[in-house]
Amino acid sequence: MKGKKRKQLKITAPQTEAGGMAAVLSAAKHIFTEAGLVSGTRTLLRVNQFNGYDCPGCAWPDPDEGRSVVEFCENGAKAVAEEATLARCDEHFFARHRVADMRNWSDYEIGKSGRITRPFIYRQGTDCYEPVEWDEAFGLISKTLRNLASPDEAVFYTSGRTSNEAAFLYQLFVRMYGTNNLPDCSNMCHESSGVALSETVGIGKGSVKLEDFYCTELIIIMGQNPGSNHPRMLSALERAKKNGARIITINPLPEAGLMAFRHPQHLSGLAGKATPITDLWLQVKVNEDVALLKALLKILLQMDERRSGTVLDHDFIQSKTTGFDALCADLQRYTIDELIARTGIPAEKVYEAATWIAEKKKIIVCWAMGLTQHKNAVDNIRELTNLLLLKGSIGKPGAGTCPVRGHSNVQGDRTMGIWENPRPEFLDSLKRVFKFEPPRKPGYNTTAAIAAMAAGKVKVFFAMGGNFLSAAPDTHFTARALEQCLLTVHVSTKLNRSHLYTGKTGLILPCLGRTELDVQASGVQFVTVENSTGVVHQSRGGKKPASPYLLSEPKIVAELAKATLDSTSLNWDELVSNYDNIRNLIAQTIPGFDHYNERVRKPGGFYLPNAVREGMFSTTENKAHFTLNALPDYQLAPDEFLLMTIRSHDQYNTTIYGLHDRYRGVHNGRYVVFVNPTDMERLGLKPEQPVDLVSCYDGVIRRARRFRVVPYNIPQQNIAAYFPEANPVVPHNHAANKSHTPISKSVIVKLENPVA
Ligand SMILES: Nc1nc2c(c(=O)[nH]1)N[C@H]1C(S)=C(S)[C@@H](COP(=O)(O)OP(=O)(O)OC[C@H]3O[C@@H](n4cnc5c(=O)[nH]c(N)nc54)[C@H](O)[C@@H]3O)O[C@H]1N2
Ligand SMILES: Nc1nc2c(c(=O)[nH]1)N[C@H]1C(S)=C(S)[C@@H](COP(=O)(O)OP(=O)(O)OC[C@H]3O[C@@H](n4cnc5c(=O)[nH]c(N)nc54)[C@H](O)[C@@H]3O)O[C@H]1N2
Ligand SMILES: [Mo]
Repeated sequence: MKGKKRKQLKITAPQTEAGGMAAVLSAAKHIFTEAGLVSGTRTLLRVNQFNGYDCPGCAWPDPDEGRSVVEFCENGAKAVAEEATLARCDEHFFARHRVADMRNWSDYEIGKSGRITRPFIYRQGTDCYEPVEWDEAFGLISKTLRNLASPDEAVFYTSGRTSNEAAFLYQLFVRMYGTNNLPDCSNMCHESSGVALSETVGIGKGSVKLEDFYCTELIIIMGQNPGSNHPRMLSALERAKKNGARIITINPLPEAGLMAFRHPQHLSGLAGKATPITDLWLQVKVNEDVALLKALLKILLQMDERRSGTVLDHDFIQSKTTGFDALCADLQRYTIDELIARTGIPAEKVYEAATWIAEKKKIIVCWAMGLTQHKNAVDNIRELTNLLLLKGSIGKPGAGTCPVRGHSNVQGDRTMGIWENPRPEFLDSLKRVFKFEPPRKPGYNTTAAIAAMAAGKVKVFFAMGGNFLSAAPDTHFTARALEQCLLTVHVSTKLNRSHLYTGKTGLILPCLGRTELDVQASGVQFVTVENSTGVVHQSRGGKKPASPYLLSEPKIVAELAKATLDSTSLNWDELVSNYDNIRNLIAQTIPGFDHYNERVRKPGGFYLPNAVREGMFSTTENKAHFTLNALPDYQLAPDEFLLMTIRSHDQYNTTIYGLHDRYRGVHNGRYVVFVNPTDMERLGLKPEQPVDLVSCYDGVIRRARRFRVVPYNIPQQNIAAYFPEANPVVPHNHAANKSHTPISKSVIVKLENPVA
């Protein structure tokens, strides 16, 4: 692909529905081009089956029973194709390509280099990766770790594909080594949801099950684009609608998948009519969700007064919550008109939404990154919880919170202790079971880790999966921070940008992917994962590994622990010889996992306990909390915009599958910025004109170069560009209050003429 002439950017009209034949064809194209016909089909048939592997695409739950033959979606197929690719990133590849050259490749080009076949090492001054033996690699890591002045000089990042077994062993090793420096992708993702939900209802996870979608009356989808990022959710929404539910969508963009859906696995979806999904679309301005929610809360309170207390669930409020009076008093500070004016939504639509909410008793709110990646992200989620609490719409069938998770096991990793700020009870359990004193000082989260590396306080960066550099904010700053390290190590399946900006020494340790056969001393193993609704289930790969040198993630952790820790009571070899042994330890340590090995062998797995689901709130007073939330506070100059960095339909985070955002009508390119036509006219911008995105925080100018202007249906003074291309303008040191999540969905930028 390198050296091939790049096709010209093409802009077409955005689509108004998702799925259908185009989705089937696109899925087929990706899997057969990457993996070949026979292997591709075989691999796809095992996805999300009871005895198959968990789709690495997203964390949307599988039906508890009655799964179709192919429980996958277009973008799941692309995720599988990426892993099953026949391309190989081996010693011949690295002999041909210098690191400095590869830095000029796009993330798309880097990712298409293929599966990494063996461990590689980068030594400062060589500008290339060379093969290294596993033993030497482990020896080097352990020597560097043991020579640090303090264990806190090392950081251990995790991305959300890591299985429960690998994650548990990894955090155990890291804490035995002596630090809580365990940042993860969650810090950039749903951390704001975890913080807000823990505080208001007592558990940092969602409360609904898949079947709640089938008996709910109203679904509110905020800041989420399921058509591209959780396509299997569209089937659940389709079924919810058949059962009579209504759907309100709150989004600055008219996302195709939220407008209408053709089920690609049903004949009626391929031929006949598409199912309309959204009944009412509220085109909110970026980061004005709190204003919108407050307007809704106020209208509901007024209606309740007029209708003699029949709109809100006063029994629930009385018996299960605290803070209702304070909330009512606080809302007096605002007028409905001023709140609605901020949102940019026509008032009649807001009143219509309020009327629907008033009439319904069973409401689910779903949300994702559109709410979690702002300065006031935690407030967004606290405010939507206020809405659900007013309606008593939490902890009963057909109602509750649904933060739709990203990575397929990001929720499980947290449950396993991948957390820089673990609860004391969790550490107490580790102490009880493993007889060591775990570190108590909180560790670095993602943004703190970047700052600490930049300041020279962290000398070893170790990543269990992911692509830290491209995923993190402030790409150039983060690259410099990584380069400050003595040693950077990435456990990876495929080459990515993080491998190209190393410490003095850089290591790539290649591992098995989700779809591959994992054989250890006792035989074939399976791993387990937790989905968005708290179901823990098996994932069993079946494909021949991409190379005989690959190790599983648990095996890599075990080797690292053996090489690094002085003495532990654990027999790490025995643990990884049979993953049942790891699961037995998890069962002893973490509540809800008793009889783990037995229960996870049942088809479909088991639900973890979730008190909120049962209508119980494990906060200090055992009550849910209403909270008081301020409106976001910033002024935009006439030439400033709020930039949201979003995903196209053709990527998985930093893995770029292809260059088509079919639903939004963008083809052959990703350096585009979506701008409102009135703003374009006001500023004299022409379609496809090149501009730089420029942000300025605390006097520091950050620039992302050469984006093409695309006129789009987006609110005025809001713009959108793709993640990770726009990440250079996201400041690393401005993050959400309390959750520290980068402000990737509301960065203040200007559009400037490109500098050379
Ligand atoms: N195919 C595919 N699947 C994926 C991923 C992928 O990259 N590709 N990524 C996975 C991961 S890790 C995650 S976290 C999820 C991400 O899933 P999403 O959260 O759906 O992903 P984003 O593209 O970040 O989309 C955010 C949506 O929020 C809207 N939005 C932006 N700002 C605001 C705002 O201020 N208010 C409101 N109400 N809406 C706003 C945008 O218009 C967009 O529709 O998907 C997971 N699944
Ligand atoms: N501006 C902006 N930035 C964002 C976001 C945004 O919306 N806007 N979203 C944020 C979000 S929600 C997230 S979750 C993060 C994602 O951050 P990460 O999770 O760090 O990034 P990914 O792109 O998912 O990681 C891809 C890499 O994972 C490796 N990989 C794939 N499968 C496996 C496996 O099975 N094992 C191992 N060991 N490695 C594997 C491959 O080498 C691949 O290159 O990005 C965040 N960054
Ligand atoms: Mo995510």
